[in-house]
Amino acid sequence: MERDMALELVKEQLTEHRYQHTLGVMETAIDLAKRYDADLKKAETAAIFHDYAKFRSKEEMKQIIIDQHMPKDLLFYNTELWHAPVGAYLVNTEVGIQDEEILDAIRFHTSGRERMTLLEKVIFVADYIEPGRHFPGVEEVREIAKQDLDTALIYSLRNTIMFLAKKNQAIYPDTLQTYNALILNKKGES
Ligand code: DGI
Ligand code: FE
Ligand code: FE
Repeated sequence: MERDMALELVKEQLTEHRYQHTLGVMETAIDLAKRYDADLKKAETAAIFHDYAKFRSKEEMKQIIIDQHMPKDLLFYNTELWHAPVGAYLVNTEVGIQDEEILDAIRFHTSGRERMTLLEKVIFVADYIEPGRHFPGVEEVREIAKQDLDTALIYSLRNTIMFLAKKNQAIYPDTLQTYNALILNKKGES
């Protein structure tokens, strides 16, 4: 799909602030895709639509999770996780995107998963470091992302895990599994 058409479709779904975030993720994802040799067009499309479902009601998202037989454990964890798999579903059914790699990059952009694809990593890290993000530690991850994508992913995951733990919140098992798999993989290298 043409970039302008995609942006028009997503703009209707988002607040102005979230749309600006989306533009930041798009630019960052294209940069990372160039640096790490991922598919530029897929990175662009996945980035544009990654937060498509962000403003759907909890009721609608919950119903889709149940009806579409998505992992039930999602319902017991933070509702912030829901817009990612629900987004993949809606981008397919409402927008007509059929590319599974793009849909997976949207599906796993919040939780991560074990054995992430290059495109999934690009979108996950771009979402974390886009220029509109201003939380502690983000500048460090921006620098690392220029050197090593897996290390940037580890830092993003660690920051999120620590942020949730400090707020006394549960951490979704896939997030911990993603972190563990990357750490164990790094150990194997050294
Ligand atoms: O949608 P965005 O705000 O752009 O970013 P996102 O899709 O990565 O959502 C991140 C939010 O989700 C962040 O505030 C942390 C929250 N969250 C809640 N539970 C979990 C979680 N994030 C991860 N990775 N794992 C969780 O278990
Ligand atoms: Fe998101
Ligand atoms: Fe986002």
